[in-house]
Amino acid sequence: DKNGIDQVILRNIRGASATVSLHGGQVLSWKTERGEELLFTSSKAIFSPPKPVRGGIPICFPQFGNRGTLEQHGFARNKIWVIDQNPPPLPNDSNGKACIDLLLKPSEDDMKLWPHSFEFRLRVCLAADGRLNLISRIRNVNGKPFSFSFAFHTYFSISDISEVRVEGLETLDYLDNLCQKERFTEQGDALTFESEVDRVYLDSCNTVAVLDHERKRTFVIRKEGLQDVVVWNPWEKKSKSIVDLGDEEYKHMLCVDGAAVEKPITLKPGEEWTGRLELSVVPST
Ligand code: TA6
Repeated sequence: DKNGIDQVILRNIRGASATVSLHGGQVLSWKTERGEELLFTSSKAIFSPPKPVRGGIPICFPQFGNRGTLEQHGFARNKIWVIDQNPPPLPNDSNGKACIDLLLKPSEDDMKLWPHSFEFRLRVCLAADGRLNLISRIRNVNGKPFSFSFAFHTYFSISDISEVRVEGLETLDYLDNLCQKERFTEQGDALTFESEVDRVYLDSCNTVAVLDHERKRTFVIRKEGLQDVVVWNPWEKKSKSIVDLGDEEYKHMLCVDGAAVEKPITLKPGEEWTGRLELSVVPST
């Protein structure tokens, strides 16, 4: 554990691993069988609740961003989750994989903040071939209908932000957080980076690729139930205002998040939503 917070390490037969913290239900590490870390974590990360850890895959729920009444990105990433001993079955999601099931339910205090009775079950699985699967199931237990926005806020570790391309978002509309969330249309053939980017790409297709030229590898992001893709790099100036991020570290991170932002999800009593993310890394020229 770290600072007394339990962490669970998943390993597969080839020696790849993933570390999940009960603090926030946050994946903190995803390593190849050669022990190479694939997710970014800031050298200045703060590992003590309620502060979320800067890096890995924070869970943004029930609010993405700062539009709304809750704290930025909602409270789920700041809470201590519990291990779900008898999770409801999922169709063939876990066969041949090392999985952990976590559960978050609202406390009395949470209900004052956000008066909805939900159950949030998160399953994290590491497959035999090293792929990382995250499955979020959010259920409206029995309260009045509620709506939420959501993101798997994924910090990829990259060699050099100026040598990275993102493919799969061409021609999409996006909301630009740097211009009051105004709507634009992507013109480029692939996304490259030479300044701060903070966008929500809308109605994206279900596969996005992050090509790290220098390391000759591509992250492949596959998602279901998550219509949007958030792309964020703070660049130099913004980084200086982020206390738990090193001034130069923006060069070695890129957030590309499977998300549901523009059209929040509404659940009637008893309804359940499932959002799935599969991350894999493949060699690329
Ligand atoms: O990725 C979109 C974003 O909302 C950015 O505007 C930036 O604030 C980032 O999330 C990180 O948010 P955090 O609350 O983790 O510092």
